[in-house]
Amino acid sequence: MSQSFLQYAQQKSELQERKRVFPSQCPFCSMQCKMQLVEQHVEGRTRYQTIGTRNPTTFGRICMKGQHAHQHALHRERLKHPLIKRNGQFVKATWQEALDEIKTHIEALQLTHGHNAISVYGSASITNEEAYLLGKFARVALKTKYIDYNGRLCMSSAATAANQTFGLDRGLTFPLREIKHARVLILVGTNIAECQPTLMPYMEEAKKNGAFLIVIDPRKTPTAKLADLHVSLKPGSDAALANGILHIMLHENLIDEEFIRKRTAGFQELKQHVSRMTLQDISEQTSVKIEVLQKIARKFAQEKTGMILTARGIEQQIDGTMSVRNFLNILLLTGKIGRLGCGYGAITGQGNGQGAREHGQKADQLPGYRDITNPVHRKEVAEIWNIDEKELPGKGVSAFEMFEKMQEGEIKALFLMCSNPVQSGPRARFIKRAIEQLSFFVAIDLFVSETAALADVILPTSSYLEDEGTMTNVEGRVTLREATYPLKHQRKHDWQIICEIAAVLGKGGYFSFSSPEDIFEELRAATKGAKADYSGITYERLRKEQGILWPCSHLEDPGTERLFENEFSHPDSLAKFAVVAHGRKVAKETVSQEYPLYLTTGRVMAHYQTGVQTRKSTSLVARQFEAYAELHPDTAKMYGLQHGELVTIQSKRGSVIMRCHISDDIRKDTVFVPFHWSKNQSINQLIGEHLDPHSKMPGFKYCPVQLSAYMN
Ligand SMILES: Nc1nc2c(c(=O)[nH]1)N[C@H]1C(S)=C(S)[C@@H](COP(=O)(O)OP(=O)(O)OC[C@H]3O[C@@H](n4cnc5c(=O)[nH]c(N)nc54)[C@H](O)[C@@H]3O)O[C@H]1N2
Ligand SMILES: Nc1nc2c(c(=O)[nH]1)N[C@H]1C(S)=C(S)[C@@H](COP(=O)(O)OP(=O)(O)OC[C@H]3O[C@@H](n4cnc5c(=O)[nH]c(N)nc54)[C@H](O)[C@@H]3O)O[C@H]1N2
Ligand code: SF4
Ligand SMILES: [Mo]
Repeated sequence: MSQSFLQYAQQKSELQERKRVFPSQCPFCSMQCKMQLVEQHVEGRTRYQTIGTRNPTTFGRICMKGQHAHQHALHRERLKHPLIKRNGQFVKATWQEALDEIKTHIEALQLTHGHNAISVYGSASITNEEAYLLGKFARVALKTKYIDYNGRLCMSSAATAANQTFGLDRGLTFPLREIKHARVLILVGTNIAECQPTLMPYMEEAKKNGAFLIVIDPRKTPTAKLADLHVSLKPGSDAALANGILHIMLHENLIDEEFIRKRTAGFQELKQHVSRMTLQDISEQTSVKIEVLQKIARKFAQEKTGMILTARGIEQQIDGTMSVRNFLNILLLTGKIGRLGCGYGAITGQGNGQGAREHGQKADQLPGYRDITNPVHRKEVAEIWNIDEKELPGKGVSAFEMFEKMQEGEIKALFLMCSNPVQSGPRARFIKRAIEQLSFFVAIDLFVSETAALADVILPTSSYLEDEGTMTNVEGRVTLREATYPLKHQRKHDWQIICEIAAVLGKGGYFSFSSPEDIFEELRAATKGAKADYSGITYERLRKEQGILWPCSHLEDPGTERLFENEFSHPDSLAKFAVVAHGRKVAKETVSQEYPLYLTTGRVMAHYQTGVQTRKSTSLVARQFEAYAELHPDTAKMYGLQHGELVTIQSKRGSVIMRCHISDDIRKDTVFVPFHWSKNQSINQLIGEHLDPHSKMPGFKYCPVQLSAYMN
């Protein structure tokens, strides 16, 4: 007995000796759940487990994707060394060979075609330090105006709307813990239960306190199932729906006159515009009953507090910016912003969806939300970068428009960091053809993604387990991702790769950074005095204070939890009402006899984005292994389709084949397809190229299609 106890104790201590714990933050969504990878050697085998760690945003919660994230990071297909394409095949290369290849091609192209022949496409899944550095790399090392990033396909409509209405874009105007004080919550096109699962307890807490939850979505999602009122509107009709609510509020005088008078501009124009509409017409356009519109308007106006949260359902439309602005009109009309339990939230998507949109990856932007067309801003940044302001390039074009420039031959080369546009961009076949036309293409990725497969050089990078840096989460809270897992094989961090390429191009002096903290110190200086001011934030403070909400302008500044308490960020301090048209006035493509159904696209819980990462995880693939088309039973019947049968979905641009999921959670006139799968299940082959004129966002959530049973 005592001997076996001794053996047990000895074994236990051996086990503990062989147990290692690595801190990080989840590589997926904007909740940025803090976690630890526990590595244990048991009986000759290495076992891994991911567990949540406490933090002020998610309190140790993680979801199934976070729990299995290490499966892709430790996957055998992860790139181990640089690859160069020779005669159509990738061959293993050293860093020296890869960098020489880059130098030769880029310098030759610059010489013949000028600096703007080279382009950069970035990402909101990289750290703030890397996003900042990539913007600087484009402008200082490559001297090109052509840089944009995948956030253009993600947050750009919400960001543009917030900038136009409030004068500032921080996803949430309040800290998450204030959600519990809201008496009404309107969720528009946001499926939090599947897309930010660890945010859900905040909603549940608000409901427990008596909040009335309204979910506006053409599908009865797991989020909508929690709602007191689910509004199943026609896809693409959010602007009309908001006009209906505004109409009722104005007609019934459910407005906050004092707030409107003191803190807003443009009320009279809004009033006149909305009074010209009829509720009958709006009800037909949205397919939402007038009584439902009345219920929303009265409930939201009459309760003391209320919040409106939006995500990609309303935003990824070619009128996404104005649709969001119309919901912001509702907040302004009822005076529900800038105080406890009130405000607007654009639920951020990617891990660093907030931070990576602030520091210069956008075509028109410099760090801290500075404007590349503003002479004062240019001068301030040029000084920090130690270059002449005249050397800074001007404004480029948005993500999809860069592919058009590739197709036209103006852009000849591309540096792609952390994105898979061949699958994530609209009119995907066009994007693939545009990339194939490039003279030279470098992809920096963890894997040979569908897009990286087209590259001339692929550079292997580090993952969330190895790459330290700051990530700004859904709240606008800057967090420090401390990642200590050893960097193996020939992999390098994204920031190191940027610095090394800059060095071979003769610009190493501007990129002589030795650590992420070193880069962050420059980022602090570059954002000082700007809208997204990080200058008061340090790594030391982030460790001690567990994250800081920006703006934070000096070392004693605790950060800013609630925005717009006394003034908005426009020069006159006033928020701007917007006059928003809807329906036929904005549609570029409508349903017809030929294409009678609405296709809308989005996400499932188990997979992330283009699936390059989550399709490598056996546990997540076991949850969902292929794409599907969600159809209403009546629609399925009309097309003679049974659950599980294959269906062809066709738009003007092409067709895909997938299995039917029959469910009465979806409208009869709508088909839903997730975009996580590739090849002939890649739904973006069907999506059109029209863009929102303000944000340049594609219409991922609205595409007229036809169905037919698939015949072998
Ligand atoms: N599991 C998972 N989580 C993720 C991601 C992921 O890929 N997988 N990605 C992350 C990223 S980058 C993002 S941007 C977020 C996205 O998060 P969400 O925007 O919440 O996710 P989506 O599924 O794209 O779209 C949300 C909802 O919009 C609805 N919708 C479709 N058309 C319309 C419409 O016309 N009007 C309205 N009101 N609603 C409509 C859809 O039915 C869907 O339920 O999620 C983040 N979290
Ligand atoms: N139809 C349709 N299309 C959509 C959407 C939709 O709702 N419907 N949503 C849009 C939205 S919101 C978004 S955000 C985009 C996302 O679109 P993408 O950015 O194209 O999607 P990801 O799958 O996140 O691609 C990330 C790539 O970077 C790699 N990677 C991961 N981590 C790192 C890293 O740290 N460094 C580097 N260098 N590489 C890394 C991954 O392996 C992967 O190949 O898709 C958009 N497209
Ligand atoms: S996917 Fe989002 S909610 Fe899930 S663990 Fe990762 S960060 Fe948290
Ligand atoms: Mo996104």
